[in-house]
Amino acid sequence: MATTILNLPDDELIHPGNRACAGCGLSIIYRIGLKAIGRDTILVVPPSCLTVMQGLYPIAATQLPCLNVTFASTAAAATGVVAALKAQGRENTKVVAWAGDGGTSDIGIQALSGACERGEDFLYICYDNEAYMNTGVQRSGTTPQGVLTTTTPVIGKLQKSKNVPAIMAAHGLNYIATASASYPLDLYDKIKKAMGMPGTKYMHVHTPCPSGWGFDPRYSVKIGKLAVETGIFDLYEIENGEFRLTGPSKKLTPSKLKPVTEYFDTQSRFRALKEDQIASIQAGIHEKWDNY
Ligand SMILES: Cc1ncc(C[n+]2csc(CCOP(=O)(O)OP(=O)(O)O)c2C)c(N)n1
Ligand code: SF4
Ligand SMILES: [Mg+2]
Repeated sequence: MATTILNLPDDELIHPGNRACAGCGLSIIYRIGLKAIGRDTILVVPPSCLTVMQGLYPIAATQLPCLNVTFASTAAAATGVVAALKAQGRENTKVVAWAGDGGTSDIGIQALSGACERGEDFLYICYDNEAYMNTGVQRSGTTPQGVLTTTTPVIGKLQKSKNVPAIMAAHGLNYIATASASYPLDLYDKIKKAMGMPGTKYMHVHTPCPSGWGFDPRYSVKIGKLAVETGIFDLYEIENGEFRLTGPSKKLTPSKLKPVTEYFDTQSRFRALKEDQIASIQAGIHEKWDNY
C-alpha cells in the first residue's frame, strides 16, 4: 500500500538546519529519502550542493556515515564500499550513491555505466536541478534546451537535454524510477522498493532550485508539480524491463496536460524562449504522451 503522511517514519536522519538555500528541493528529497534509506546505510556523495548542504564533520547535517569522493568516481567508490562491506561480512549494510545531474549525466557517467554493467549492488540517486548549481549555475547535460545559465549563449542552451534514465534503461537494470521533490511520498515508496532489490538500481529525481531556476523559494513545490502536470517531467518505473507511469502521471492523458507555458512562465531561466521554440517543445510533449 502507498505510504501516506500518517505512516511515514518519525525518525529524522538529518538534523534541523542545514546550508541549503531556502526552498531547495534537494532538502525535501534528502529528508524524506533518508527515511526510506534507513540508518544501516553508507552514503557516497561527489562534489555538489549536497556536500555543501551536509556540511563538514563535526557539524554535518547528516546522521549517516558519508564518503565524499571525487566528481568522476561516485559509482566506482560505491562499488569499493560494497566490496569492503562484503569482505567484512556486513552484507546487510546498504550503500547509496547520491549525486547531482552534472556529477551523473556528464562527469560520473563512465563509472556509473561500468557499475551498472557489472550489476554492483547499490542504489544510485541522481537529483536533477538541471545545472551545475553549487558552482554558480553552469549548464549540464540535463539542462533543458533554451534554458539560460551562466555558460549558455544569450539565446539559451542550444542542445536538448540528455535522457539519463533511458541510458540507464539501456543497461537493463532491475529497477529504474523517476520521482519529484514535489511528490515526496511517491519518492519514499520508490526508494523503499529499490532498497529491497538486488543489483544496481537507479533513480532520477526532478529537484526544483529557486536560486538556479529564478523563482521565489515559496513556489518550489508548486513548480515541481507543474513540471509533472504539463507532462514535461514524467513519473514512472521500469521494473524488470516493464515500464509503467506512476502517481499523478498515471492519471494524466494528452488532453489533460496543462500548457507547458504555465511551467515556463514561473521561472526566469526560460525567458529567452521564442514562440516557435515553445510550440516545438509543446509538440514534443504531446508526441511523447501520445506514445504513452
Ligand atoms: C573534477 C572537478 N571539477 C569541478 C569541480 C567543481 N565543482 C564542485 S560542485 C560542482 C557542480 C556540481 O553540479 P551537479 O553535479 O549538478 O550538482 P549541484 O551542484 O547542481 O547540486 C562543480 C563543477 C570539482 N569539485 N571537481
Ligand atoms: S543552489 Fe539550488 S540545489 Fe543548490 S542548495 Fe541552492 S536551491 Fe538547493
Ligand atoms: Mg545540478
